[in-house]
Order: sequence, then structure tokens, then C-alpha cells
Amino acid sequence: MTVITCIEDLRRLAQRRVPRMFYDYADSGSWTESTYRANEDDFRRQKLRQRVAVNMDGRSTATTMIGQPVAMPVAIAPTGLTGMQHADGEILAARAAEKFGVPFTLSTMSICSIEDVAAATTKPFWFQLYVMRDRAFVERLIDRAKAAGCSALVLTLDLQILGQRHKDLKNGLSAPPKLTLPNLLDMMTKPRWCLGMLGTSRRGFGNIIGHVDGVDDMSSLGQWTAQQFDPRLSWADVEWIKKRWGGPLILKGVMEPEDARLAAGSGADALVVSNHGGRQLDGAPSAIEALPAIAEAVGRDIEVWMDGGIRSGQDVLKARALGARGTMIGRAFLYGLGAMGEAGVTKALEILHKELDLTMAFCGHTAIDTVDARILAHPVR
Ligand code: HOC
Repeated sequence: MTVITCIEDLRRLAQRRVPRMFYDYADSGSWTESTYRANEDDFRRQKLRQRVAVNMDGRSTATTMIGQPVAMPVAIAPTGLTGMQHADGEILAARAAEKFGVPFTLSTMSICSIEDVAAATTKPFWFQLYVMRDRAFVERLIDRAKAAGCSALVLTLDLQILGQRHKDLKNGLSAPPKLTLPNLLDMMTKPRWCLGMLGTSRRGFGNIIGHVDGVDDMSSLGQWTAQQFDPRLSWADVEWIKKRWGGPLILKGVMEPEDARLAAGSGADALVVSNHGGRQLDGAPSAIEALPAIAEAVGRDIEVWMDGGIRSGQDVLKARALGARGTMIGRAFLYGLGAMGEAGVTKALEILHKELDLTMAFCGHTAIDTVDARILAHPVR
């Protein structure tokens, strides 16, 4: 019996329990995966300054993200096909986040639908939007998110075309997934996962299937999605979406100060410095490397968050020190989900929280809101 003490333990367990094609989908980057690796590696390069004889009693990691109280500056990022890591994955992750006191973001490309997650939770969650060519569908999605009581919209700006992901191509990860003999044999070695899938009816893209004329199964879904991500997305669309949504708006996928200034000028509430977990433009800098210049460029005009490479509470603290008011985690919660369902997501959040709290104390702080760049020995740019 493995004792789970860190995110890496959850990763290893998930790798054993989730069929390879779905595990690889979550845990890979595009092309050479250099950006995917840099996201994690560049966190390691930042060294922390230890303080002593400082009162460390009565600590709190609680803060706010776009004015919403959070138990720590961490939100669950929107991740595609989350319900393939574990049956009903989006519902389980949303429940774990709700109990822990951090926001959960549901992806447009989720397996469970907006309505499924709303019915299974008691607090508002966030919804992530992709801009599709079918703008009437985008409007319906926004309206459904509003009707479900979602409290923020996360608009992804960096996936209007898809980065080339070798593992997915080799594994036959498509809609529908290619059930080749190697894939079927691999699935048979993951009985826990198979039983979960047999026990749920939620195996398709619930936000799309049944909500677009002619898209009623995985095969029609595959054809529809292949042409739907709209490469013409512009700042005018951001304005249109902001107006249609009318609530808190978060822009995800910003990597350049120039785009960050445009994001701030758009009136959005937060931007997320993100290279999509190294899944889009391989060769881009890590998110933690891109963060300081962006934070400097926009000042207090918009909240700056980051995602990419966070595998410990120390990373959350370092991101905070380099200018991120909040962070989003993708793989760190997906490993927990694949390993142990809802309990695994809770475990991932507990691990991050404990590491964040202890590291904050070692660096001489009792409140997350007082942390700044002075906790870093030699901030590496
Ligand atoms: C065919 C669906 O964020 C990812 C996701 C979404 C991609 C949707 C593709 O894989 O990076």
C-alpha cells in the first residue's frame, strides 16, 4: 500500500490506473515537449530564503481571487476530457474543490455537462469557454453557464488551432478514441477504471453532444470539433463575450506583456499567464519565466494569475512571489483524480496546501497576502 505524500505519488498511481491513451493525453506536451518540461524545471531554479526566529503562529493561506474568497490562491484549471481520467471526473473534482474552498473550472471540452456539474454541487463553479465558428452555439453555452449559476467565465485565448501532440496521434486519441488491440489490452489491465466507466452514462462531451444539430454521438462530435475552433478569434470577440456574459471574466493563455496590456484594456477581471501546460506552442518560455514581465507591464490594472508546472505548494508560493495573485492547477489535480477519484483530488489539494503553509512559514510569513519577491534568494529571470 503506497503512502501518498506528494503529487508525484499521485502521478505514479494515476499512471498505473488510467488507460495509457487517456493518461498520456493529460500528461504530455506538444512537439518536443520542451515547454512542457520547462514549466516544471523553471520552478526548481527559483531558490527560497529561510528566515528564523520569526513568530510563525496563526498562519493563513486564505486570500481572494477576483474578489472571491479562496482557502489558498489555487483554482482548478479547465482541463479537457477530465471525465476520461476517472468516471464522472468533473463532478468528483468539482465536489472536492467545493469542500476544500477553491474554485473549480469546467472545460467546454468536458465529459460531464454544465448541468451535470451544477446538479451535483451546491456552490457556483467557473466555466471555461472556447470560441467556436458556430457563434450561436457559443451564445447558448454562455447562457447555459449563466443559467447554471457559474460565477466566472474563463475565456481561453491560446487554442484556436491545436498544437501537435505526438503521443495522442500515436495512441489514437481522437473522438471517438481508436479502440485498437493494444488500447483494448491496456484497458483490460485497468479494471477499476473500466468498472467506473461501465457504471456511468457520462462518456461523451456533454456540453456539445445533443446541443448542436447533427451532433449526437462521438463520431459526429469528432467531425464537428475538427472544424469548429475558430482561428479568427480577435479582441473584438473578447468584447462581445464580455458583454454577452456580463459577469467576471478571466482571460487565459497570455504570454506576452503586449497582449497582457490588451487584456487589461479589455476590462477583464484577471488574466492567466499560461502556455496551455506546454500543449500548444512548443519552444515558448515557461509560464513562470513569462510571469514577472507581465505582472510588471499591467501593474494593478488587472489581476495576474499563472498556470503551468505547479506540482507543489512551494511552486504556488514562488508564483505568488513573482507577481501572481492566483494560480491554476491542471495536472496536479488530474493525477489525484486518476489515482483515487474525489479522494485523490482532495489529497492533491491537501498536499499543496500543506506545502504552501509550511514553506510560507519557513520564509517568515504568516499570511499569504504579505508574500512578495523578497522570499526568493536570487529571482531567476
Ligand atoms: C478534440 C478536443 O484544453 C487540451 C484541451 C482541449 C483540447 C480540445 C481538443 O487538450 O489542451
